[in-house]
Amino acid sequence: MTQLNNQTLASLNGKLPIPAYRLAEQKPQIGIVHLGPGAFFRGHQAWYTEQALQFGGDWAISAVSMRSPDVSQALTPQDGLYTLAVLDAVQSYQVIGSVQEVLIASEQYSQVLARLTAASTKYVTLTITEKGYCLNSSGKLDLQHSQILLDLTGSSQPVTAIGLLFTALAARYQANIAPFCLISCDNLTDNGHKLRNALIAFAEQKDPVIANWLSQQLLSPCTMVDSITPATDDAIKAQVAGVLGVQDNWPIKREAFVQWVIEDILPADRPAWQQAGVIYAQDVTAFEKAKLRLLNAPHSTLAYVGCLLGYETVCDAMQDKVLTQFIQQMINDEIMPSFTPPAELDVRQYSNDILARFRNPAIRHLLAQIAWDGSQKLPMRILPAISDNLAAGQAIDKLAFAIAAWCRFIVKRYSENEKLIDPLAEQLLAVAAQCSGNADTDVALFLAVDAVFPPQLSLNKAFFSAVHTAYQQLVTRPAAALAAYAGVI
Ligand code: CS2
Repeated sequence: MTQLNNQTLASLNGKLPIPAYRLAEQKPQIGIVHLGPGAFFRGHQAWYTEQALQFGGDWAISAVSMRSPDVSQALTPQDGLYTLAVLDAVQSYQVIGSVQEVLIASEQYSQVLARLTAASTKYVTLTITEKGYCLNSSGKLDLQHSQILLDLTGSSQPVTAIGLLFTALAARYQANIAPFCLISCDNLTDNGHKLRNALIAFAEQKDPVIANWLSQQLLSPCTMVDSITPATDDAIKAQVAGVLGVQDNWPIKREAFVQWVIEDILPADRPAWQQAGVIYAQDVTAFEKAKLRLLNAPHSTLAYVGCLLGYETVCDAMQDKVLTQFIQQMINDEIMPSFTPPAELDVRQYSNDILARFRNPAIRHLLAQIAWDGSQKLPMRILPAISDNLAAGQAIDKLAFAIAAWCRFIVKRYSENEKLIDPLAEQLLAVAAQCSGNADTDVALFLAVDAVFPPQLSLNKAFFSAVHTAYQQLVTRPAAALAAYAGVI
């Protein structure tokens, strides 16, 4: 079967939407560098930019992976082209052409630096996952992080996104080129401000003149991003090959729902993202809290409780009436009261729509994938709701049940000798190795992981007690524990 690339693209015209600008004499030049070309980026920001490119502008994307060669190896033979399959009540397919190239920083450093320092590069967007920011439990740059320490020595090319961005911005300063605008697209609370502060903290260690310049000039809006975009599997590759009639090495699948809210501080010179559906807001905080707490918190809860109950996908877990009753009660009783939603948001409808999205039978979203990196995700999506409820004297039992389920998930991974995908995996598995099933000691061991649980939580008696009660019940009979918490028995 022939390959999807610039040569075979024209043959697809009429079969599905294709990036016609790729066939024109005058092609869009690169104006955006993206760090972290994973599935979510390719289903979300790259799609928004694809739609924006229909309105013109030099906004093609140079996608950069820090180390992994996989995406480059798959897409370079395809001239960056790939298929987006939208799998929902209605299925649709679109060839995405906004990614012009995929580089690997560890192997093509000079090319990556050239892209980042080019005056034509106006934006750097990021999906490097929570761990990529190298933050401590207070949300600030961890200056003791091993890779940050390595980049601060400057003895080799940067290994962190922060180190790479600093090096590029310092070169732009020396060349009297304005900084690019940073756009974090990760599920972090206050993502843009945390990224900006981390970069300035790094600069203060390296060169206070650059730090001062960045504090004056660097734009880094907060954002909220949303679209359920599971990892690509062989099934979707075969499905796309059948539709296109050409081979796509790495198509992307996602649901129909997609949303991008950006703090409205971007320069006027920007891609036509608004025409593509991006919402610009003065304050993204309420949108971000609504999404992290009403989508990501239930997602993680489904992942850990669902894995303990033996479910494989979100859709499978959503068939369990006791589990969905528990999730609904957790949302109603503990998550909704924990924050103030955007005035314009019908938060009940928003939450109901999210649960309907979870039930989408066309999307096979693995619970084990959502369970990755819990030490980085829970401090963004569940612990803040617990802290807010504790401060307000509100209930936390069901949220604490989710934390206890995460602990038991780690013990399960350890006892079954299964890989734990988490930047703190070694530390967490060492805790699991000491667990005996006695909640008194086990919960104390987990809450002592201070990179996850700040002192205001780990020393909070109400929090310890809530996690302890849930943990003890989960040790012996997870299903019965869930039923009890859902009020079924
Ligand atoms: C998921 C998110 O894997 C996970 O942690 O909760 O990737 C989720 O699918 C997206 O945030 C949805 O917008």
